[in-house]
Amino acid sequence: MNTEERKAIYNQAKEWVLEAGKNIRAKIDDPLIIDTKSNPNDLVTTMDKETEAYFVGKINQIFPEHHIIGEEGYGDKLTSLDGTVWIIDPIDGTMNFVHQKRNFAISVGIYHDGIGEIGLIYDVMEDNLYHAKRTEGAYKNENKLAPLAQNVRFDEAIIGLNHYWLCENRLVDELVMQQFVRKIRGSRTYGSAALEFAYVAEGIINGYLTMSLAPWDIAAGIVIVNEVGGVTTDIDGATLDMLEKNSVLTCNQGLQQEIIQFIEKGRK
Ligand code: 2AM
Ligand code: CA
Ligand code: CA
Ligand code: CA
Repeated sequence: MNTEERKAIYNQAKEWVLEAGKNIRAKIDDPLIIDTKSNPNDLVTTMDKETEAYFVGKINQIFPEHHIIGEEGYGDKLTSLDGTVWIIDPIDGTMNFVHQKRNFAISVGIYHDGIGEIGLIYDVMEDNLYHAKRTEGAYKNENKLAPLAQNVRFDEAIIGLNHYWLCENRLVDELVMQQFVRKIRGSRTYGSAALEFAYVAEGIINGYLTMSLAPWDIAAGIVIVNEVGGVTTDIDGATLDMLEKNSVLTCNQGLQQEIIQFIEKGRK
């Protein structure tokens, strides 16, 4: 994808993201119809579905040759990332959307032949747009984000993670993770994977570590973190498969080595 193509698609995507966010804000106090998916805490609302359907309708109209992966199933069933693929989470942080009416984001990553070209993460209620085009830097609204500090040590780091790491789990011995949270400076749990990526890129947390995320949770964030010199892999340091769920670690390169080595001790 060349610079001009990237810019044209980015401009269109940005317009739709802002429009979708405006619609959500306009309806934020309307009664919600809430359903559950895989378990009683896995929520979905008509707003998740309406927002995804909005993107799919627009993309099919303007870019009929592009493909779409979306959380709520309005997109295509893809078995490859060939061509241009929009990877969309219409509301990332649905539990926050339902309970808090804030701290959720629209996440749109656009990939071409498997390479992340464009990332947009829109904090809808704060009206903050984190965005990046490959090789052109990352921004929060109009402000260019600084390269990540590469010298932050483990014991000075604030890491985004959730409490499941400290419960018995299938990935890492919870006693090792208890040592982990004692060794880092602090932890944060924001409840939106996309926003956690945006905060890593902004440098207000130093990393984000999670057990299982789908492509739509991370597609935009990966592009944005890349543009500030961060890296994203699974918890063993391996490249992510953007058609599957993965464990995820995103942070600066030095910290990545320290964290992976630490986790290795408790890896199941
Ligand atoms: P969602 O709100 O789009 O469902 C919450 O910690 C984060 O994990 C959110 O980004 C949330 O995305 C995501 N999430 C929620 N349920 C999940 C599940 N069953 N599997 C993977 N990620 C999930
Ligand atoms: Ca969901
Ligand atoms: Ca999500
Ligand atoms: Ca979602």
